Amino acid sequence: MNRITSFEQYLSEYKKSVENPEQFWSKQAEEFVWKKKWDKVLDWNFTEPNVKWFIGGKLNITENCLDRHLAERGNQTAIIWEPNNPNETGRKISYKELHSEVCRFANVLKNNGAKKGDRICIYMPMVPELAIAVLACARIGAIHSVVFGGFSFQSLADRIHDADCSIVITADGAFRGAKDIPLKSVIDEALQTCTSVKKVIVLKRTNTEIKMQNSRDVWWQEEIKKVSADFPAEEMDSEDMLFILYTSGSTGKPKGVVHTTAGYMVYVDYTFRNVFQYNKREVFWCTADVGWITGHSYLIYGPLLAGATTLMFEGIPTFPDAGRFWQVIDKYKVNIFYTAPTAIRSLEAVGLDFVKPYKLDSLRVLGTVGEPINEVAWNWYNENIGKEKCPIVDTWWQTETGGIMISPLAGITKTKPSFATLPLPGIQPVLLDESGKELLGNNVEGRLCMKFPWPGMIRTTYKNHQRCFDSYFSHYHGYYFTGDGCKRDENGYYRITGRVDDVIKVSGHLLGTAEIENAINQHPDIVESAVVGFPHEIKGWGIYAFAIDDHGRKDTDELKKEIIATVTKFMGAIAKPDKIQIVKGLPKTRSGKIMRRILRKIAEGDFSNLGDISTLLDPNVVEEIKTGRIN
Ligand code: 7RM
Repeated sequence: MNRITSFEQYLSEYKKSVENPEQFWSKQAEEFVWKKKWDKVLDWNFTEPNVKWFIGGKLNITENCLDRHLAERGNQTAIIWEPNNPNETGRKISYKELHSEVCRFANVLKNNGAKKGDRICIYMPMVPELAIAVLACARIGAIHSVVFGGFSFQSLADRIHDADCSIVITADGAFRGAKDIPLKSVIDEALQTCTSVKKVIVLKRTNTEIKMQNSRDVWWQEEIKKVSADFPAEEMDSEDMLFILYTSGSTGKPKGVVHTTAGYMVYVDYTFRNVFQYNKREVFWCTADVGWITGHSYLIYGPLLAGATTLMFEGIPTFPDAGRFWQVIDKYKVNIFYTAPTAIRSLEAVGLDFVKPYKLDSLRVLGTVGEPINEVAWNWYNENIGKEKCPIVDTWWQTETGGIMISPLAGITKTKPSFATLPLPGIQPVLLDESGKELLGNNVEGRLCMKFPWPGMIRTTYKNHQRCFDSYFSHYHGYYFTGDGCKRDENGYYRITGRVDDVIKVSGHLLGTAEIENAINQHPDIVESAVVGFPHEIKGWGIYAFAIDDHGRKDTDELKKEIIATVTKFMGAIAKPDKIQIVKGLPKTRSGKIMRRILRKIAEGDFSNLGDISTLLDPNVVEEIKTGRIN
């Protein structure tokens, strides 16, 4: 398949994509198998918003991920699976095998009552059956909603409830490093409040003892024996929902970001092949969990659409030791490696002894995603992992964008440490000042927005279109607002500076401060809390919680431990606060709004410029909080 091969070509493709977007994207879309071709390429406005691509087209994305490849590469490995424990045997699944596994599980879903349009929650470890479950949903036209296995029961229940899921696919447990996480018991707890769920399909993975509820729970391994490997793909409309993926917002519960079939397919395929410059037969490894958008787009859909070999790793970077990533790269001769800056910084911190035993000579391209990468980490990655021979692609994008938006093309765009560089063809970023005026020219800094639609973009937030408008299209009329601050340097290169709203990127995971506060407030002694981020050397951002203890408990160490346990229980270990300060009051305006700006400054340890605090209901609380700051 064609792709950009030179910087001159990038420039000319970019120009074409802006001058005639419909022609540009229909050319990309023609490469796929359609049951019926589209009638119209694009219909859009950013005021409702209403965005539709490839209108009237009929297709099934799994035919493009699987069936389409069978003739040419049926026996090629589609998925390499590396288990958590290096002594357990991994798996290599060919395109032919993956095709029949997906068809079989599609039959299992049908046998268990699933229909086109149903929402199915997937809460699983990083095993091949997770990819099979995702693709089987798409095959039957059900909408998958994958929930990261690190989220605990309240977060899980909120997501299942919001999407009205009728089926949950899970496993008895998950191996993660030395831990054994009891997924099924978390499901059981969540389902006490989710009445929409009629069936739970359980994969046996850890052999942990679990309770199976009669008539509701069935074993994957039993169900799969009853079915054939024949399942004709359901015909889907271009704009039929493919999946919902929940992402944290500044306020309230997480939002169900909706992606639809054709546009998402065209966009992830185009970005995968061009950004990584994927060559036939190369091994691609994205370390993200499928519970996040990066896993959806660049572990499953992007690579499979391109007929690539994609590596799925069940474990963590530090088990059994901090050389695991590098060992796996050598073991499977990985050519393209895509990970998060947090992982790079934590592996940098343990020293080169963990890198030295490995050759890493199969590597051709390195990538990063999820948060800004600092120059030191970029250079370490370049020198010690890429041996200064591998281009690094610093890819900026979001759950809502579906795929990579601003990034170098590997080996084509000249890189610059900590810059995501240039927009991909079809992407029209603008920087706005606070009043919403476009900042023209170079050497400017503002809020990153998009002024034109792209095929992979969010269509709505599930069952709540107003929230989609409010979150992304209401700040600046006629623009999609990303929530990020950004600089454009003298050469037009983009550098993302970070979030300007109340969400924090902790170890590359997007967490809403409101969701963490809700979890903290579950503790019986806490009446109110406020969470902000603070700069953290490894994680990028850490979590700082201010909490009001209603019961005047003396033993704050004990109380803090309990708060951490509460957050872990309700939301998950990923949201554990790094610092907790018990306070008597929070800085609030007369209208009762918490002034987070002040708390952020205090958390950072910067007491200068706290701004005008005279409008506070009780300015004295600021002194008390300053005095008790946790270092
Ligand atoms: C893919 C993903 C989105 C937020 C986004 C940014 C931050 C992502 C980069 C980055 C600087 C990058 N989706 N972000 N990539 N910041 N450089 N290369 O992470 O929905 O979970 O988060 O992540 O703040 O708005 S996400």
